[in-house]
Amino acid sequence: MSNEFDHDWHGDNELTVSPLKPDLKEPPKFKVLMLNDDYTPMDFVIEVLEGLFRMERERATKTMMQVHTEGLAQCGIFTFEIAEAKVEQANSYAQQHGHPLQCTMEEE
Ligand code: TYC
Repeated sequence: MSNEFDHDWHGDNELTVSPLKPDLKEPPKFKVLMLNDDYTPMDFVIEVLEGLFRMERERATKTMMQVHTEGLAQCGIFTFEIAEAKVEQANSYAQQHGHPLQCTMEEE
């Protein structure tokens, strides 16, 4: 166990203090995934991908079609807190509009 200052004794009555090691670890990243269902209108899905995930119309349309044909697609990669907020916003926005559209998240 080392404390935050890592004291070094030099044997000359000088107590030196070495600098802290910087924490170089990247924060973990989380994928937000959108899931297919049989009822949410395609236009509504495109609106969510444009409005919440900041996609251009062409990319939003391709992503929606990928969800529709493959069952799911990635909407973006975020820190835990941002991914959690995007999932919550997408799901509650869909629910408010009476659509079963669901997003979920998983660690990269
Ligand atoms: N499958 C839906 C339909 O045919 C469209 C859809 C696409 C729904 C993507 C959800 O995440 C979704 N109306």
